[in-house]
Amino acid sequence: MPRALITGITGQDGLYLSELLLSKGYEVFGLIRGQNNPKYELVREVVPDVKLLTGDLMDVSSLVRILDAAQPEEVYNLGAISFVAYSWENASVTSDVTGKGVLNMLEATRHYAGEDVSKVRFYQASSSEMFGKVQEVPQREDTLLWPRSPYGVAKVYGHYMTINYRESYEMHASSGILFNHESPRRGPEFVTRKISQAAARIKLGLQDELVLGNLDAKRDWGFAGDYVEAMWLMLQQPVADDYVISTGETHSIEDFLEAAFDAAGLADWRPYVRQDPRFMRPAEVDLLIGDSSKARRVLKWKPKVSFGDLVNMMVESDLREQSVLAR
Ligand code: NDP
Ligand code: GDR
Repeated sequence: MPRALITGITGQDGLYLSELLLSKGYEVFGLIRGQNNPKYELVREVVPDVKLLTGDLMDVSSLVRILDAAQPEEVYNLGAISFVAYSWENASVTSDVTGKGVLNMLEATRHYAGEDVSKVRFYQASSSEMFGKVQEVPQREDTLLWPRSPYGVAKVYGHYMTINYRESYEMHASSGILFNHESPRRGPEFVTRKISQAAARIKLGLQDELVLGNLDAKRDWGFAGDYVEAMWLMLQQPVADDYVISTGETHSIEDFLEAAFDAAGLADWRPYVRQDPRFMRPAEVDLLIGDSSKARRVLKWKPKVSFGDLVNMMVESDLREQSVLAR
């Protein structure tokens, strides 16, 4: 039975990746943070077979202890402070967790492997947010990185540190440059889920306004369930490498609003949406569209869920959830 360790187990991707690995017969270990994590019950409910071990990416000794207990062949480093807007107000802790946390995990993994670097393979959750200010479209593995947020800067650090460990120690360490991926499990602070939840609540008469920031930004949105398959595929390759994972389609926030309100059976989003500078960012990433041809060629990966199906899936799930809550 292969063994995998996932950091970020309570997050959107941690849950989908756990389901995928369990379905493939893995023994899955998850790092959970804090003495009383509020998402503990969620993990227990969704993936009861995952074995939870307490630790923190900022605490190397906890990572060493967890690796020793789990004895994994694969490590997926998904843990991070992942909300871009939050990273300006909390730049230092974002750097510590999202940036330095990668070094901590790499270093703990290197020590765990000891003389035999082939003992373990490492996945780093890098991000299209690293591309930042538009240099070229579509963005590829070798596009110049120009991050526009403390989060983006921290991810660049983690990305290059992963490459550095691969080159310095011959570790099988791969970095997945994933573009935005969403699902009904997406945190409500992110724009897609904020919109799908609001569209459902407005439809059910539970809310009458949705306050947003910049509606012009464009994102390449895919389905999280498809994207965790790419993570696994990267670690099955004979040689570690970096891969862009994206759909190759881009849509604005307005496009998402249009599709979500339509899915909720509402004629027009405009009467309900108000823009507020509170949700504008000090620096914006205007346009993301990824070229995932390398992943399609080498990993034989491609996304299965379309933009329209993704929006429908999220709105339908929120309609169900909000109807139950309203009872
Ligand atoms: P989430 O925000 O849903 O999950 C983040 C996870 O990180 C949570 O489990 C959280 O645990 C954990 N975490 C936070 N701080 C620490 C810490 N100090 N030590 C250990 N764990 C910690 O993110 P996603 O699932 O959406 O994303 C997974 C990864 O992929 C992240 O690294 C993200 O930056 C990256 N990424 C995501 C993309 C997306 O579109 N979703 C795109 C590209 C990259 P807790 O419950 O304790 O807070
Ligand atoms: P992003 O996702 O920053 O791309 O990072 P988010 O959904 O937060 O923002 C997308 C775009 O929507 C605009 N926007 C708003 N965003 C939020 N959250 N709330 C609003 O009210 C709002 N109004 C407009 C934003 O300005 C932005 O342009 C996500 C995270 O998952 C990262 O961890 C990951 O690395 C990247 O995707 C790829």
